[in-house]
Amino acid sequence: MTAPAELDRHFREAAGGLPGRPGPADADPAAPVRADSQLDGATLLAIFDAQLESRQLDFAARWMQRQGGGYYTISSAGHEGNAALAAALRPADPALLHYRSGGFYCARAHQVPGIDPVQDVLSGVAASADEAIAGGRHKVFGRAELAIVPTTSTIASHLPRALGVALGTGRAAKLGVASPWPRDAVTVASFGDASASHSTAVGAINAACHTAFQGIPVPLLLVCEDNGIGISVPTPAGWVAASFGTRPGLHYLAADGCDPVATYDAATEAVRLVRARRQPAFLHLSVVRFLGHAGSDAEAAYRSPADLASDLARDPLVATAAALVGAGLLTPDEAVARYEAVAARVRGAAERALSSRPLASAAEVMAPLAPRHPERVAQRVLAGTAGTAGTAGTAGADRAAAADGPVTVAQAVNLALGELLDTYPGMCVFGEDVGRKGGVYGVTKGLQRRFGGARVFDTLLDEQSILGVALGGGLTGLLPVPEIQYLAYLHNAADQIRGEAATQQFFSCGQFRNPMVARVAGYAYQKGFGGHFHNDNAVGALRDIPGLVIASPARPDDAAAMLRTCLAAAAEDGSVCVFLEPIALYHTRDLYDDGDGGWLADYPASPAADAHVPIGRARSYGDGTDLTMVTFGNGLRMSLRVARRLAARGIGARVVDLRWLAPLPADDLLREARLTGRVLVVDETRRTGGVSEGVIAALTDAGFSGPIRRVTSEDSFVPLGPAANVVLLDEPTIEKAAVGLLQTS
Ligand SMILES: Cc1ncc(C[n+]2csc(CCOP(=O)(O)OP(=O)(O)O)c2C)c(N)n1
Ligand SMILES: [Mg+2]
Repeated sequence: MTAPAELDRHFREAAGGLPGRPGPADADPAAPVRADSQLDGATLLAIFDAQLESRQLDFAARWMQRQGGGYYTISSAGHEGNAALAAALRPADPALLHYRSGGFYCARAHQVPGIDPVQDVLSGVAASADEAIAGGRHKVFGRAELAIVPTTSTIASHLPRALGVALGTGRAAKLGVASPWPRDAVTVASFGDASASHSTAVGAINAACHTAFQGIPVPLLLVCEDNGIGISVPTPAGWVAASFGTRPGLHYLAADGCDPVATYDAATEAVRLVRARRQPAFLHLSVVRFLGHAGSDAEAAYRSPADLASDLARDPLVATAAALVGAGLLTPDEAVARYEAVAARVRGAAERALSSRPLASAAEVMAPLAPRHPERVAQRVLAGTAGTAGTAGTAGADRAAAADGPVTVAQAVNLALGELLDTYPGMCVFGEDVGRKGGVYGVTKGLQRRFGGARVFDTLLDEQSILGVALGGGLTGLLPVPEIQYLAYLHNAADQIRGEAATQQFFSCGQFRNPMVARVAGYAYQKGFGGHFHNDNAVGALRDIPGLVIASPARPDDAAAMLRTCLAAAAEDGSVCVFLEPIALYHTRDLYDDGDGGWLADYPASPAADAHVPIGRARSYGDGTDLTMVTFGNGLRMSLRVARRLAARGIGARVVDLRWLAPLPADDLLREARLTGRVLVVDETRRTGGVSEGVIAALTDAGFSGPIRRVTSEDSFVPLGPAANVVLLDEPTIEKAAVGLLQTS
């Protein structure tokens, strides 16, 4: 592997030995550095300084690791040409960057007064609690003042979000919603050559092309920093150009990313195209990778010495020094002196960074994870809904119509969405089939007609992109309400919730937030439309995501009120909410007997006490003293029906609807459990990883000592047809368990 010392020596020798011009280097910095280029001398000097800083930061990170005070060694060495990309952009253009973006970061930081990129990066390496963006939670390139949104280590996972930012900038301006980015912003997203073949990248780039192909503005600049390898696996030569060179709707430009002049000119042209035409472009930069994949990488095991030597001959820092010397802006000695001055400054900063303050407690680590202000959320719900009464728009009229009679769950959600679209000017509802068709189950019917295609729209069939539009939209000031057609289809895009949405505030100390309410139709018991994929109940994949709010309404009135709460929490706290809608109950009208209308409810008018359901508060039914049935979703309807049969047998049951699967309503749960001393958990999801495990653990943790039993569905996928009934929890099983619980205790 090319060692830091070897790289250092090579630069000094190569730059110091450049063929100098006679006399002092006193060229006009305002003049182009080459006759055929737009790059002027002052900009090239700034690019050089950023590249030098980035290189020295890489050396410093390894030195800090050896001192026992550095925790991150993935370097930018060989990729420093991205400083020229930053120079071609505006500092307010939102950027979501590859992890080798030291050059970009330093260059942009120098465009904004008061920011020291050296300190930023080194305090990140040291995992310092005082670090500017993630507060020591990860080493990321990010900073709000620089419009750099931190990205995670999951390669390519930021590209759907980048598409969302690009789409969001124009939409926010159109809707008159305040946004941190200017309306003519170019969103830039960079990634490696191996990452370009990741399905997330391929999907996001395809979504950008698909959108642009329809003439919709997509001001997105995609930058592939191609060093020809992903850890140890070479990318086939020519693959990136062959894959992305001829995509419909995508401008493709290529340049030698080691040559600062070529990079700057190509980047300037790409930025011009994207900004002027509002069309996506793909800038393909050929770069090299020094210092291995990361500090621990034994590169010699998979790369030949000849390979490594040919990379060294392309060192972008030497190329920039040569361009400066060639243009008469520096002498070779001045280039080396500049390098040494930066090295000394960075080394001093690294020494200081070693005494950084680490995050010291779980509370400190978790503070920005998912802030919650329940009083402010409540105020917002009540003020928001009250404020819209009688306002312009049609929601008021629709609410009046709804007040004429009780509604189903589907109608309640539809009415609430309409009301909330009226309340929040930045709210957008989108997904597969939500627009013209109004949703597979009619839940979004009529909304596009009322609120227009800018706020209620169909997307392409790609859940990662749908969530990416939400992630980026939230960052741009919108209030996204994406729909995932079925719970089974959330799983193929789960990282966009887990790795991206839920971590945004955590890795940015709340400087960036992506509020969203992802509506997901889910659970089983569908009549006539069976099989696993339409009857998925795998909520475990969501319940373990830190900070995520999971709403699970079962009744029409709760559905409307809880949706209001989720939107308010998203707006107030930047909360990421998953709103699980029980498909089987969408159109259910009756509870006990045909025609009783027991599952209908009046649309909860506002302002009224029941207009809002605080996050983490359960709802209870009945006042039995023999046992407490704890349930949610379809389980609520089954439990209420069983409770009536139990009453006929002289057994008094209370039924508790959790309503929120995360955070669980632990206090309500304990209180209701203690009222009877016996608990039966009625969980329609799986036995393993389902909700019952969390409920029992919460009761045990709180010291509940009475008998607890649980009934669940099987640890199976749901089969097609009547066979579904043999794996799903049913009423006889619930009733038997309730009776058994009383007999054994
Ligand atoms: C989704 C995902 N899978 C695997 C990894 C582990 N990983 C980190 S970097 C990397 C290679 C990326 O190569 P490339 O995109 O070419 O970027 P480079 O490091 O060469 O700049 C891999 C496999 C990851 N971070 N994310
Ligand atoms: Mg690579």
